[in-house]
Amino acid sequence: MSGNEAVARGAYEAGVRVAAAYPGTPSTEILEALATYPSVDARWSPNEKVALDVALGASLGGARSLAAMKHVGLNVAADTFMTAAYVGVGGGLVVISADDPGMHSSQNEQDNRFFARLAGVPLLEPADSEDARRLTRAAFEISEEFDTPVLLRTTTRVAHGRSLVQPAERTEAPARGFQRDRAKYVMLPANARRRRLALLERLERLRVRAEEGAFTTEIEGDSTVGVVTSGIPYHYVREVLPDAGVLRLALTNPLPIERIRAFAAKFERLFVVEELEPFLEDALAAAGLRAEGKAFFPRTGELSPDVVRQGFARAGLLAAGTVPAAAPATTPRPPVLCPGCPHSAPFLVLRRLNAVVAGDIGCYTLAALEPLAAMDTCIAMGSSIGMAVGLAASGGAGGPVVATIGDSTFLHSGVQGLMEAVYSQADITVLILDNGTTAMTGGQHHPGTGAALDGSPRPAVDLVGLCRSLGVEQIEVVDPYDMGALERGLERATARRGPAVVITNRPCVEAPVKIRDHPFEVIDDRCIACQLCMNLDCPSLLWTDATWHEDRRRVEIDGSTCTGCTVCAQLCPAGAIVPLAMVGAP
Ligand SMILES: Cc1ncc(C[n+]2csc(CCOP(=O)(O)OP(=O)(O)O)c2C)c(N)n1
Repeated sequence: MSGNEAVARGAYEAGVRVAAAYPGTPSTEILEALATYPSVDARWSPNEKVALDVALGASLGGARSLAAMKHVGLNVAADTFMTAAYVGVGGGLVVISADDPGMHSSQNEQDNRFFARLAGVPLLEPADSEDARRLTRAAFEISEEFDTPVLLRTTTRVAHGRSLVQPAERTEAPARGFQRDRAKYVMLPANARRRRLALLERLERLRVRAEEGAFTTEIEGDSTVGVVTSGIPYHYVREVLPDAGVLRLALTNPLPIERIRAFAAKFERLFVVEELEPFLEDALAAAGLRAEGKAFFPRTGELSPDVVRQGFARAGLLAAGTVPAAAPATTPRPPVLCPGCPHSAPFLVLRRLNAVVAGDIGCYTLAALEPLAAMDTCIAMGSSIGMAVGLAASGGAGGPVVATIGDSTFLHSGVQGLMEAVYSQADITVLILDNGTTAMTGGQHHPGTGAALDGSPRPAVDLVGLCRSLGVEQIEVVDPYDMGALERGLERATARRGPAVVITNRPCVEAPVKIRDHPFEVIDDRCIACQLCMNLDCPSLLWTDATWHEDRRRVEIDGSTCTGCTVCAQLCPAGAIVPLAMVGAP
C-alpha cells in the first residue's frame, strides 16, 4: 500500500466513522481510499477548517473521526485545531498533516511538528506504510484514552511511497452518542482556563506513557555513534550506518526525554537526523543533551540515503570515497497547461490588457511562466482577491487590477475576499476560472460541482447567484474558447468602477472525462510564422524546421494531442489553422 492507503486502512480498522478533508498533495488519496471502505462516511469539505470542524463535531457526537490535509491546510484549520486541543474528544479524533519537504507541489515548506507542540497534542510520525497503518490505528486509542485530538504527520515519501502492510480486521468502536458537557465544549474564557490546565496535565500523563517506551524502538549498536530519529529518515540512517545505535521515535510530542537521555549516555557521539527543522535537536538541547544534527544535515528539502551519507561524511564518520557522486541531472521539463486547457486564453487576454494580475493556487498558476507570463503574484489559497483589493488600494498598480481564481479555490477561501471587494467597492475584476473541478489535485468534487466524493448528486453552488448575493453588480459568464467574447467581457469588467466578476465556463479537458473534439492542423504554406499561436503555450503546437522568410520558424500541430478547442485557429491571422483533414474523408 501507499502510505496514504495505509493511513486509510488504519483508520478503517480503528472503526473510523466520519472522515472529512480538502484535497492537497500529498494527502489527497487518504480520503479517496477511505471512501472505498464500507461504514465510513468520507466527504470533501470546502476547506480544511470546515473539514476539521466536521470531524470535531462528529467526534463530540461520539463517532471516531478523521480530518486529512496537506501541511498548509493545517494553517487554514489552525483556529479550530488549537482550541480542539482544549475541548478534547468524544469518539477518537485524528488529524493528518501531510508535509511536503522539498516543495514537490507546495508553495512553502513548513514543519508541522511544531503545530503539535504549539497546540499541546500528541504527535505521531510514521516511517513507512505499515507504520502509517499501525500508528493511525493507535492514534484513535490514544485520542480516546487521553481525551485529545492526535496529530499524525506524514511526509511526501511516506505518503506516496509503497511498502508492505499487514492489514487487520476492523474493530467497531462503540457509538457513544453526544454527551452534553458545556464546561468542556463551550470555550468561554472561564471554561477555557480550566481546560488549559487539563491540557497541561494530560500532556504530562502522555509524557510518562512515552517514557514507558510504547512508541520507541532502540536498535543496539557499538558505542561510538548513537542516532535519534523519526519518520522516514529512520530508514536512511539504518541504510547508511547499519552498525550505529538508533533510537527511533514514533511519538515525538511529548518526547520521552529521560529515555533519550539514557540512550545518549551509551555513545561517544550523539546525532539527530530529521527532515526540515531541528525540532528534536532543539528539544534535546533544551533538556541539556548535546546532539549534532543540522550542522551536517540540511534544514531544507528532503533527506535521502545519499544526503544522509553526505552528512555523516561531513561529520567525519564516513570516508569521502564512500559517498557516491551525485546522479547525473535529468533534463528539466517545466510543467505546462494541458492541450486545450480553458485557462490559457484568458491569460493571453489579460496580458494584452496589461492587467496587474493577483493570481491564486491551481493549475492556472502555470500562467505565471513564459510565454503566457500573465500572473504577477501568488501567495496562498484564496489570497488573490484580497491581494487585488490591496493592490488597487495602493494606487500604484499601474494597470487594471485583476484577481484570477479557480472554482475550487474560490469556494475554499476566495468568497470572503470578494465580500471585502464589494464592501470596500474596490476597482478590481475577479476572474473565476470555473472548470467544474479541483483539477490541480487530480479532479476532486467540491460544493460547486454538483456531486459528492462518491459521485452521488448534490445541489451545486450557483456561482453567479453567490456573487450577486454578495452585492456584485456586474457579472458576466464567458466562453474561454471564444477570444472575442473573452476580450469584450474582460474589457468591460476592467473599464468599470467598483468590483466586477467574469466567470469562464468550460470544463477541465481531463475531468470528469477526457475531452477530445476534432483536432486541427496547420496548412504549411499558409503559415506566415508570425508565431502568435505560440503565446498560448499549448503543448500540441510544435515548432517545425520549415521557415518563413528564412529566419522565422513555422508551426505544426500534434493531431494526436490536439483537443480541437479552436483558440489557436482564432488567433491565426493567416487562416492557416484548420480542422484536420481525416484520411478517407471526402
Ligand atoms: C491550503 C491549501 N489547501 C490545499 C492546497 C492544494 N491545492 C492547490 S490548488 C488547489 C485547488 C485547485 O482547484 P481550482 O481552484 O478549481 O483550480 P484548477 O486547478 O481546477 O484550475 C488545491 C486543492 C493548497 N495549496 N493549499
